[in-house]
Amino acid sequence: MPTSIELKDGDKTAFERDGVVCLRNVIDHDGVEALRKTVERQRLSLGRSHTAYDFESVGHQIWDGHDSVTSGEADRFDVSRMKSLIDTDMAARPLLETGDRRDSGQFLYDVAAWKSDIGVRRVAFDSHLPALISGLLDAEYLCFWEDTTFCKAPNTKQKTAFHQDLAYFQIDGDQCIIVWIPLDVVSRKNGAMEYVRGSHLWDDIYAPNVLVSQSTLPESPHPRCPDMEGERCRYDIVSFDGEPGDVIIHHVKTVHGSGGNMSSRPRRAMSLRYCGEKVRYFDRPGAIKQVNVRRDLKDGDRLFSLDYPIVWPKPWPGLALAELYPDQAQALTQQSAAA
Ligand SMILES: O=C(O)CCC(=O)C(=O)O
Repeated sequence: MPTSIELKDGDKTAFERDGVVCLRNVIDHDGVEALRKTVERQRLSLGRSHTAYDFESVGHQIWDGHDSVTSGEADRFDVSRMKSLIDTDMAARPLLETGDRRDSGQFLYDVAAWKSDIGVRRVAFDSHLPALISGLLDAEYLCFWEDTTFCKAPNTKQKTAFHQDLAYFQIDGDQCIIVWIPLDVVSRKNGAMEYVRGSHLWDDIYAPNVLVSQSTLPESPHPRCPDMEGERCRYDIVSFDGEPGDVIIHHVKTVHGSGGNMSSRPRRAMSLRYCGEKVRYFDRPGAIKQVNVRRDLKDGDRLFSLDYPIVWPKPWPGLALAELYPDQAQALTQQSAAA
């Protein structure tokens, strides 16, 4: 892996035109291995963790008409409310691949590993990513927002409902980018991401949906995302086959989703989110509350907080930022329990 990687001719043009670009061979072997370890740790914590969900199981419980829905100790989303939102939404329909549901996989979702995992911090802060992203965004500086894990085991039927990320985040401004890092070989068969080309240029901001369905959170003032899945031929949908080490980068307004994993191999991925200097903090109604954050910012503030490390530019090349951030998750959990 070279010591630095530059954007190639056409990468920025493609990103600005399409709202998505695939860059090859950006994360080195150690980085991919570190993220694989992280997602395995998250998988093993399912049921006991406050942040890890199996959306395959949540989806099945909802679509199969269970009286109540459980997700172990996870409490970031209210899954009972998710069920009632879907039950009362006349337009809701299962977003599932066909096949025998008894033979189901697993759709692991988790967040904010960077706070307790130096391997994630090394990739997010000290890989080639910050420099590449600052180039795509023309950013004077970059803050790291959060990591999110999305892993679909073989035979996972649950699709990821098409959505736009902006209204999920407590931010105002769209100088924000999402880096989706496949940790396995990906193709459409095992759930490669799909992006609606050019949708980042549309005027609308869309309300967050509940991921397993297009049903939206009523607190959001924004309209529902159009039904891409139901009307695929109306949209210019693109996907990229990828290898571990490649990254697919989308603009925060680009509408995207993915199919289930209908293959016999895993589809693990981690998504890293970054904001440029034009973004301001905004406690947006309907945005999903972040976990283990200090909430020390008010609307209109720059993202100057230990929760949003500045990862670009570095005071000097080669500085290992990951080492400078102590593990914070435990301290923050104790702090919020005491509050
Ligand atoms: O991996 C998926 O299915 C969803 C990923 C996603 O929505 C994201 O990275 O923002």
